[in-house]
Amino acid sequence: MEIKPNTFFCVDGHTCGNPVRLVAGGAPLLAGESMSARRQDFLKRYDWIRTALMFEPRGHDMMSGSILMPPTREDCDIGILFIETSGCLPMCGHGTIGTVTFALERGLVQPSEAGLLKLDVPAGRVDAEYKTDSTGRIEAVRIRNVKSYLAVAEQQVECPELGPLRVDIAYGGNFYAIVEPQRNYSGLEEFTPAQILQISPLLRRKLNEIVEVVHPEDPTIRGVSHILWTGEPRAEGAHARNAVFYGDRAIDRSPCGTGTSARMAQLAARGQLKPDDEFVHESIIGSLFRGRVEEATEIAGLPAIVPSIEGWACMTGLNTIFLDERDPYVHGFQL
Ligand code: PYC
Repeated sequence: MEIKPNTFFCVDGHTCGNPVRLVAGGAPLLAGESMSARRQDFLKRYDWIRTALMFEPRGHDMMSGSILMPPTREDCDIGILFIETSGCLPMCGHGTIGTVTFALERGLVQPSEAGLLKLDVPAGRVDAEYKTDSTGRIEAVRIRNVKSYLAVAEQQVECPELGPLRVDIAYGGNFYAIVEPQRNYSGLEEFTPAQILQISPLLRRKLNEIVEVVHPEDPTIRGVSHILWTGEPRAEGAHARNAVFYGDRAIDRSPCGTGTSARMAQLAARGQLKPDDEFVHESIIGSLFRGRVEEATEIAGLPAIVPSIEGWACMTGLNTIFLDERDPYVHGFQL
């Protein structure tokens, strides 16, 4: 008989402002020969662990995390499952940067090569190069992400509240609808976070009703999950600012790693970025990710890029979380 997991040893922190709760111990072993298959197994059998650790009263609308596990591939050092308020993402950029930082600083992983951790995530293999300072702290992590591509160009959609919009849909580990300035959207500067939170779920629902996006190599990755609203940069050196909507009520506080990858794929498809070009993305709170196009490639015959993203993360504490079955909110709640 399996004993129901009820105690989780977590490292809490954030990547460029967005929370990362790394589950370092207490999670169950999952079935599946790939991380994508394990993601499905987790969703089927253990989604209550995600809701317990991500939702109130132990989490909040922006909460996002990961579970470390042995890799399914021989060419990787560690496996990562991403957990979030919205579900289990195939890939999460800020989550990876935080997970790598905390796992290395706490001695939870052993890289097979100095300065490089090879990660097995549901979306594929992701490599994380890290820099250490003289005290052993991780100063920065650059992730070489999965192949990213423009899936749909110039999709017309009737956006509740705003009217007709034209969006591109690009993949960078998740599918993003990218909204750029146009007649009914003058740019992020003109919108409050409350407006973004109100309009985004309506736009996402509408888009998923009229267009179906499916990853050509993994049909379990499907549907627009995130909306990336673009704006003019404010920080020195940034090329653009964004607000990325995810879950039901969250705006990413980091510049969003998979969103930045999707945006670079969109710009590369238009010929506005090429290999070795940098793209510095600013978040809603002013934090920065440094993106770079590592190579031009293809995916199922479509033009694609391999992007990389550099950012930093800080631990805020160690957190042993108990799930007490007598607690009426043991599996969390959402308003
Ligand atoms: O950094 O990829 C990311 C991400 C996804 C959702 C929130 N952040």
